[in-house]
Amino acid sequence: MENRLVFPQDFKWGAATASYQIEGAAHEDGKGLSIWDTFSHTPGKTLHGDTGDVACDHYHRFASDVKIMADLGLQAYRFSISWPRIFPDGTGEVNEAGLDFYRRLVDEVLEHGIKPAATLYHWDLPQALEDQGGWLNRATSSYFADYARVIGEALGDRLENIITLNEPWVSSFIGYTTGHHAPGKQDLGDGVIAAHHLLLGHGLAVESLRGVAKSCEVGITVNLSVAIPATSSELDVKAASRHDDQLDRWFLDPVLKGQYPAGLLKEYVSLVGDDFIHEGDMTTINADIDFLGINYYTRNIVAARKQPHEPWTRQTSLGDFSDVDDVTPHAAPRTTKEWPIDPDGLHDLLVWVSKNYGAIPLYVTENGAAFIDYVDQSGSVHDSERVDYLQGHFAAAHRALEEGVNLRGYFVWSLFDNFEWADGYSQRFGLVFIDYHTQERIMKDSAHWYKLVISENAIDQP
Ligand code: IFM
Repeated sequence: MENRLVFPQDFKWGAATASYQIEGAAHEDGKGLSIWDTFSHTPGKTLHGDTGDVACDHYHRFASDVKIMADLGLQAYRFSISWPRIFPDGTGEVNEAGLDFYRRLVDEVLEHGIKPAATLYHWDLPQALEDQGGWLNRATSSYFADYARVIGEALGDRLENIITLNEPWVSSFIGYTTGHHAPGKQDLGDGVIAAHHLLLGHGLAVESLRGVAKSCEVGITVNLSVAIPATSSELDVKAASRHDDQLDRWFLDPVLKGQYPAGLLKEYVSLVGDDFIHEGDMTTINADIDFLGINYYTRNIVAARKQPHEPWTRQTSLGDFSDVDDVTPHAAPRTTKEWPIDPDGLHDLLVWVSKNYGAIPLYVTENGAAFIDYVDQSGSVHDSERVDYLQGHFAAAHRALEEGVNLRGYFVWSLFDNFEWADGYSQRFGLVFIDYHTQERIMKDSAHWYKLVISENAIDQP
């Protein structure tokens, strides 16, 4: 049928979550503290002082949660592993009880015919490592590789995909430069150094995994968006390109080409020096990977700064350093995160990545939206905005596929409503509604719709 968009036969439909956002059980079975335990318990850091102490209580409810996944017809499930459950001190003794939780989870997922994809680092760094400098300490990259080896040995025979890092731009520049995320540091130079050590950790982890998890596909997930210049003026076009250097190329170029973008590197080096990059690092970071995970939510319209900027220092804010005066408001409707809804941005991004980085297999490892969801008197959650959002983005991905983009699958963010970091529980991204008082799970209309999409491997043209 002409108005049906059918996906490739082996296209993988999934949903994603992350450990700190859903597990709860913050102090159980020997788990150590993570930087998010510390940060969320620091007054003023999260909305209403919300923490992940209980979250969706998934740690205790994982078996019934996997039944929900199966009911949805998920073909793949992306979750993340809490590093401090495995290494309470970040390094040293392995906590077998922590590892057992993930063994049980992966077995349960497999028993229901779902392919498990594990992310090793979705922001919950062991606090013990933060106490030694966190990602500013080069040794953290090696500890990460040790942790990767342990996971590869324990689960490598059963995992389909291993994703080393989730969104290193966020862990570094939001954790170490804006300070909105744990560990809450505010220094532009620290963001640059943390980003390098994260990338180094990625490269070292790939090396570790290659030895022990031979049947897994190994990759990394980055959050990307290609900016639109506000006008076609040379200055605005340059500002948009600078935005893409900072957000996209700063991570894609080292991982896939073995080098940082030269212009931005020069600017960063003028702030922090160049001794954080050691000989051989770029080769390590450029390790061969099997796929690239892309998280996409929105894109910016960017205009060049009208006033000359102050000389940059390490205390310059990320916004000022971006050298854009104005991120022009989109006319598009927004989600409750205030993110404009722009499905074409996903199409353009997938095509841009393919064009600039070759035929590497791609997955959309996160895409989704937060809206105001509530349970009505009949016990249903009618989230038609989320259905529209997903349908628009699936159609954009389909268009990219038709144009030859090597997209292998799609993970909706998120399976459940969950702890949205500094925004606490105020943002509901789930296909499944969570009543945080009772821990009841309710499939939203979008979940029923997604189930149909998966079973038919097709959507209506929006
Ligand atoms: O909830 C987050 C997730 O942890 C990482 N990517 C973006 C999501 C929505 O903000």
